[in-house]
Amino acid sequence: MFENIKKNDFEIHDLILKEKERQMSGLELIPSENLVSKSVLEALGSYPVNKYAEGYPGKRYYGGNEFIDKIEQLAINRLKLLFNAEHANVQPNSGSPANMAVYFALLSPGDKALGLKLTEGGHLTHGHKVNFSGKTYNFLQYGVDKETEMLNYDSILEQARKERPKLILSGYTAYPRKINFKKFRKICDEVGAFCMADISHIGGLCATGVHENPVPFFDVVTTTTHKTLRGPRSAVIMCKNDFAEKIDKAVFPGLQGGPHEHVITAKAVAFKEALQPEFKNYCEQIVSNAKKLADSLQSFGYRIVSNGTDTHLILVDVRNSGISGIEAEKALELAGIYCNKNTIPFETGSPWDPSGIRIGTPTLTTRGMKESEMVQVAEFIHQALLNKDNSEKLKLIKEKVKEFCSNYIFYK
Ligand code: DSN
Repeated sequence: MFENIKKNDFEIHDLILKEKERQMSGLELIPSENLVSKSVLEALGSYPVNKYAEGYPGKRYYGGNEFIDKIEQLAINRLKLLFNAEHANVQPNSGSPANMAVYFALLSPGDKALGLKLTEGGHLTHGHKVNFSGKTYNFLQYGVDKETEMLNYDSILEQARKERPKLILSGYTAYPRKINFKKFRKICDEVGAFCMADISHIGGLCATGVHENPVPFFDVVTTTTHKTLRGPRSAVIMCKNDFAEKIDKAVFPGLQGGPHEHVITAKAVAFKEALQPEFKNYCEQIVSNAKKLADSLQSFGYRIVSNGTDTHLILVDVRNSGISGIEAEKALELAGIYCNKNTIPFETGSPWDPSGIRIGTPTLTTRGMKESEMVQVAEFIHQALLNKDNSEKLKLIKEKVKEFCSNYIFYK
């Protein structure tokens, strides 16, 4: 596959192969990552990369888009079918510009909006003060319930009634539980707010009905395409027809220039894969694996935030076991296990040195692992955390992890 790079750029060739080896010999537990199919990889490295196509299918500002129009239209049609969407825009380059385009379309600077706090599972672009979203708009934040560490819809309604935001955002990056999107719709209707979801993490689960799909009854939904949806690194926006023109104009010319048509090609390929019946089985297995992994970690004494998971994602409060999130991430990395340190609800540390780690099962499930393998994965995690200060032991665990992973090589 890489014969030309090998001939012409040995340094990059070497690093690409090392990265592939790292992906195959370690346990990738970062819940926002996945492994794309060879078809998606091929599409990403294909000829549409050469084309400028500012505009939309049928109305471009450059000539020569006969086939690019067909590719982009296929991506749009497949995405609409996948999520039962009225309108789809497949041009956003990633999640942050997708969210930015929605705010551009629906809000004016200074408008009030409501999103979940970053430290309780929200995203930077959901109104955090260091991000454009928090700097441009008057983003207020809701939190999770202290007792259950889950969303409390009554208190969100109460806050919405009091603040009257113009937009309410649901969908998160570190929330392990199901989201009741119908309740969000009701809250938005009651206070007259735009109803938006960012389903980046659970996109694949929503597309297959493994999690409730908000697209048919929300005003606007964004999602990245590379997490549970298992496509290329990118994003899309879906909305009701009423908002279509505003959203399209906000993406182009409002925010972006030439769309990345090779990535749109890869998105089209991934959407076709996600429309196959086996993709639903895959998403169900992701959740079963996550539940098993959470149970197994609990049996070793780890505190799982909200006492479990309904999705692909698990938040582990490691400080409760005498470790910090940063130490846990580092020890696990030395053992060939990849996760990210993460804040937990009512965090007493900081995002750089938080109390938790965030793990998930999309990648391991793509590699064919099932519940029984999750028991072994939990054992590896536990051993690595127990030996966090013993680099020799961590090296030995890394060897064992590699041997275990050799049974699940996805890219031969
Ligand atoms: N950075 C992504 C994640 O890891 O959840 C969200 O954008």
